[in-house]
Amino acid sequence: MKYSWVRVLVLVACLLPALVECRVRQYTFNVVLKNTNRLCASKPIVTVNGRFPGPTLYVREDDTVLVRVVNHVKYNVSIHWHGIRQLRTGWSDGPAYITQCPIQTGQSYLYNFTVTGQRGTLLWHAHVLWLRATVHGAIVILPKRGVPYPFPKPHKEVVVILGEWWKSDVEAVINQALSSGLAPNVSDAHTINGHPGPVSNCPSQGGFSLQVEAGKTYLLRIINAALNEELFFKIAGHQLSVVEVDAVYTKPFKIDTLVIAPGQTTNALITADQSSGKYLMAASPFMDSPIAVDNLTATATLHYSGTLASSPTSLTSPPPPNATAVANKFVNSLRSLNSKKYPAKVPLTVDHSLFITVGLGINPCATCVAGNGSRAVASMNNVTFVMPTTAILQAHYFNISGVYTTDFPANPPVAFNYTGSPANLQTTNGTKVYRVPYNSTVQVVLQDTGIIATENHPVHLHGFNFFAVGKGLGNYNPKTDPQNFNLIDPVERNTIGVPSGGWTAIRFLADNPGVWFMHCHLEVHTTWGLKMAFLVDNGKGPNQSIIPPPSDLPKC
Ligand SMILES: *[C@@H]1O[C@H](CO)[C@@H](O)[C@H](O)[C@H]1NC(C)=O
Ligand SMILES: *[C@@H]1O[C@H](CO)[C@@H](O)[C@H](O)[C@H]1NC(C)=O
Ligand SMILES: *[C@@H]1O[C@H](CO)[C@@H](O)[C@H](O)[C@H]1NC(C)=O
Ligand SMILES: *[C@@H]1O[C@H](CO)[C@@H](O)[C@H](O)[C@H]1NC(C)=O
Ligand SMILES: *[C@@H]1O[C@H](CO)[C@@H](O)[C@H](O)[C@H]1NC(C)=O
Ligand SMILES: *[C@@H]1O[C@H](CO)[C@@H](O)[C@H](O)[C@H]1NC(C)=O
Ligand SMILES: *[C@@H]1O[C@H](CO)[C@@H](O)[C@H](O)[C@H]1NC(C)=O
Ligand SMILES: *[C@@H]1O[C@H](CO)[C@@H](O)[C@H](O)[C@H]1NC(C)=O
Ligand SMILES: *[C@@H]1O[C@H](CO)[C@@H](O)[C@H](O)[C@H]1NC(C)=O
Ligand SMILES: *[C@@H]1O[C@H](CO)[C@@H](O)[C@H](O)[C@H]1NC(C)=O
Ligand SMILES: *[C@@H]1O[C@H](CO)[C@@H](O)[C@H](O)[C@H]1NC(C)=O
Ligand SMILES: *[C@@H]1O[C@H](CO)[C@@H](O)[C@H](O)[C@H]1NC(C)=O
Ligand SMILES: [Cu+2]
Repeated sequence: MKYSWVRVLVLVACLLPALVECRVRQYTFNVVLKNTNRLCASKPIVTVNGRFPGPTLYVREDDTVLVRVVNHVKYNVSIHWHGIRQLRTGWSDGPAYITQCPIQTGQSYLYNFTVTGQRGTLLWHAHVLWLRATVHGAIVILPKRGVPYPFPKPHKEVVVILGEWWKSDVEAVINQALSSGLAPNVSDAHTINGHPGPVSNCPSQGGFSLQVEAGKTYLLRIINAALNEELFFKIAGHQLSVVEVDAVYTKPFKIDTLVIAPGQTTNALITADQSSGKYLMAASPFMDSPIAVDNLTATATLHYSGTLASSPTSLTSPPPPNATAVANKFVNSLRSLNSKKYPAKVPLTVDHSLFITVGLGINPCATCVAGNGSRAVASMNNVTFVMPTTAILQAHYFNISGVYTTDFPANPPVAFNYTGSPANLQTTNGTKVYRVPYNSTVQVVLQDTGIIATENHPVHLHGFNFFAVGKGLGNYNPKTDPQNFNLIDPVERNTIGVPSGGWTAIRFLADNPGVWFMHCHLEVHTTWGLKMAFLVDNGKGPNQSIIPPPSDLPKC
C-alpha cells in the first residue's frame, strides 16, 4: 500500500489525540466463530472479534471511517453500515451482490466512508445469508466537536441492542425453510445486549443490568438488531423521552412504550426519578396479524446504586403482540425536529412517483415436499427479486450486461383490492431495478397486500433518508390521501413499518449516485424476495459521480 506524507501525518496525529483531533477512525473486524452460551446451552456463532453483540463503532460527524473486515469463517461475509448515507461511496455500503461481491473465506476488504450530515445511533450488520443474527453492533455518531445535543446533556450514554436467539444454527433454520418451502422456525428467545434474562427453562440465565444513580439522566441508544420481529421496549416505572430516530433528531416526546422494527434505532432519555430500587426492562414482539412469533419476553434491569442485588424487582407487563394501538401511539408521535439548525428538507415536488405493493405469494416448487409442492415467496409489485451472481453496482459501473434489467414497474401489473387477496397467489421473478436521474425527487407509496396475510413490513432504503409523509389503512387513494400528507415536519428515517393492511408514503431526493437496495428488513421476507434496487445515475462532474472502486473490492 502506498502512503502519501499527508496520510502518514494523519495516522501519526491519530496516535496523539491530545495534540490534534483525529478525523479518521480505524477498526479491524475479524469475523470469527465463537462458542457462546445462552439458554443454558453452548453453540458456535459467527461474531466480529469474538463478541456478541459486536463492537461499537464510535465516530464524529464528518469523520472518515476505515474498517478492515477479515473473513475467518466458512461463510461468505459482507457488512452493511445501516443508515450511513455513503455519499458516492456505494462500494462501502455492503449488501452482497447489490453493491459488492462478498468477502470470501480468508479474504479481507477495507470499508472506507465518511459520515456526513448525520448524528445519533445507527447499526452495522452482516448483509449476506442470515449472519446478521449474531454479526451486528452499534454505530454511535457524535455531533461535531463543540456542537451540543438539542436536548439536555445526559449524565451517561448506554447502547441497548435488542436481538433474537435461536438454539439451532441460524443458517440451518433458513436452509430448512427454503428446502421445505415453509416459513422458518421462529427464534427461541429475544435478547437485550445479548442476554434473554432469566427464562422458565433456564432460570439461571443472567441478564443485562444498567446501573443508575438517582436523579441523573441517561441517554439510551436503542437498536433493534433482531432478524424477523418488531419489538416493544419499556421500563417499569419510568418514561422514555424520545429525541432521535435513525440518526435524525426528532421533536422530543415522552412515552412509556417504544416500538422498534429490525434496522431501526431510537435514542431516548430516561431520568432515574425514583430514589432506589430495581426495575424491569422488557423487549417483546409486536405482530398484529396471524403470523407465528417468538413470544418470549427478554428482560434486563435498571438498578439504582445503593440498592441491594437481593431486593425485589418492580415488574412491568409487556403489551400483547397484537397491541396495534400501543405501536401507533409511538409511531404517530414521531416528528422531525425541523428547527432552524436541523431543518426537514422535505421534497415538495415529485419527479418519480411509484406505487409498490409489498407482500407474500406462493409459487410452485417441485422439490418442496413439506410445502406440498409449493413455496412461500415475497415480492414488490409482484416481482420476486432474484439475486444476481455479479454485484449490480459493479455491473453498472463496468457496463457488464445481463446482470440486471431496468424495468422494475412503477405500478402493480394489475390493480386489485390490495388488502384483500387475489385468486392467483403466484409472482413473477427477475433482477429488476428502477432507474432515476441524479437529484430527482422520488415518492414511493408502499402498499401492503393481503396475499396469504396482511402484515407489517419494515422497509429499509439504503443510501438515503426519506421523509414518511403519510400512512393509512386499506388501499391508498391517490386522489384523496395526498391531501393529508405532512410536508412540514414528517419523521425522517431509513426504515419504516408499512402498517398491516395499509400503506406508507415516503419521499426522498436522489442526490446519491449508485445502486441502492430497498427491501423488507424482516430477514425472512428479504430471503423470499421482498427487495428491489434504485439505480441513481451520475450527475454532472466528479462531485456528482460514484467514486472509482477501491482496488481490494471483492470479486465474484
Ligand atoms: C478512502 O477513500 C478516499 C476516497 O473517497 C481515498 O482518497 C482514500 O485514499 C481512501 N483511504 C484508504 C485508506 O484507502
Ligand atoms: C424447526 O422446528 C422443528 C419443530 O420444532 C424441529 O423439528 C426442527 O429441527 C427445527 N429446525 C431447526 C433447523 O432447528
Ligand atoms: C406463546 O406462544 C405459545 C405457543 O405458540 C403459546 O402456547 C403461549 O400461550 C404464548 N404465550 C403468551 C404469553 O402469549
Ligand atoms: C389480541 O389477541 C387477544 C388474544 O388472542 C384477543 O383476545 C384480543 O382481542 C386481541 N386484541 C386486538 C386489539 O386485536
Ligand atoms: C399438504 O397436504 C396435506 C394433504 O392434503 C394436508 O394434510 C397438509 O396440511 C398440507 N400441508 C401444507 C403445509 O399445506
Ligand atoms: C460504461 O459506459 C459508459 C457510457 O457508455 C461510458 O461512459 C463509461 O466509460 C463505461 N465505463 C466503463 C468502466 O467501461
Ligand atoms: C378489500 O378487501 C378487504 C379485506 O378482505 C375488505 O374488507 C374490503 O371491503 C375490500 N374492499 C373492496 C373495495 O372490495
Ligand atoms: C403476478 O404474476 C403472476 C405470474 O405472471 C400472475 O399469474 C399473477 O396474476 C400476478 N399477480 C398479480 C397480483 O399481479
Ligand atoms: C423465475 O421464473 C422462471 C419462470 O417462471 C423460472 O423458470 C425460474 O426458475 C425462476 N427463477 C428463480 C430463481 O426462481
Ligand atoms: C438538487 O436538488 C435540490 C432540490 O431540488 C436543489 O436544491 C439542488 O440545488 C440540486 N443540486 C444539484 C447539484 O443539482
Ligand atoms: C467538489 O467537492 C469538494 C469537497 O466537497 C469541493 O472542495 C470542490 O470545490 C467541489 N468541486 C466542484 C467542482 O464542485
Ligand atoms: C462465495 O461467493 C462466491 C462469489 O460470489 C461464490 O462463488 C461462492 O460460491 C460463495 N461461497 C459460498 C460458500 O457460498
Ligand atoms: Cu416484510
